[in-house]
Amino acid sequence: MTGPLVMGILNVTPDSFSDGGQFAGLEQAVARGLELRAQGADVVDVGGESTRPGAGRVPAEEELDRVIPVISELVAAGVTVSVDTMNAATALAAADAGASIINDVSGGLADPAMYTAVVDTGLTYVAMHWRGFSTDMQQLASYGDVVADVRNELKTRLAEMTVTGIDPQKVVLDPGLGFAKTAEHNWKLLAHLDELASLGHPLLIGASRKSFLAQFAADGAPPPARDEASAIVAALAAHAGAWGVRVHDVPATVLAMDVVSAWQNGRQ
Ligand code: PMM
Repeated sequence: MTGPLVMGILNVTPDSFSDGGQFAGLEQAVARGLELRAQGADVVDVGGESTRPGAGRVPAEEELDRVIPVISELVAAGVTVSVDTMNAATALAAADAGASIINDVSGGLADPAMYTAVVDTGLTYVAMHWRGFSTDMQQLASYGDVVADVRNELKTRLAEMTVTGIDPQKVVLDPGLGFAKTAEHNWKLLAHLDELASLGHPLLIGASRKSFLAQFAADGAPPPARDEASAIVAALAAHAGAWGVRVHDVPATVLAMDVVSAWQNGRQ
């Protein structure tokens, strides 16, 4: 794989903030996953629980029913799949269905069995910075120095992963833009990715369509109007050394990654 990895988002949910309900049925979800791959996504990230601010929890059984059939079909079609879940049981079932990456927005905090599941599967583990469930996460957006605090909290997670036996080589970190973070926090984190990278792990950045990018779209425009700004942020994150970007608009992001590669090739 050359250049930063493009992770295409496939939310198999009735209520995600930007694409909720569009891909909730098995056939539609699989078709969308195949489309994301055809557009150039390196990985398709399949999630069955919305994490938009204020969202309630989805019972684990329902999450499993939503994501496992989609993962099985995409894997059978040769697509590299990650599973976006906070539940160890879903991570294990997704691994059995052929997923390659466990993407846990809670960084292991939501389910005490997650780290053991990661060890058992041997898969790559994306651990995102997280402070609490979506129902009340915006009340947790209080930091002394957001970059230092997020770095320290991720460091604590890493220590616990090591104790559980997770291979550090398989851990990717994510600052968790928008999760218990204001727009100002998100921009600070983006501008200081090097400080997070100094923890020694690849970084995944998920800025796509998030509300801090609404300022670059027309007033009241729906989330897809944030795709241009999302692609620009993806390019800047890639240029700053991110390992991967998690996005809705894959074609625009692939173009952005190509521009970054051309820029970086100019150095050689
Ligand atoms: N954001 C969302 C969901 N999953 N996973 C990672 N690793 N990083 C993120 O920033 C992230 C995520 C919420 O966005 P969505 O509802 O558009 O999927």
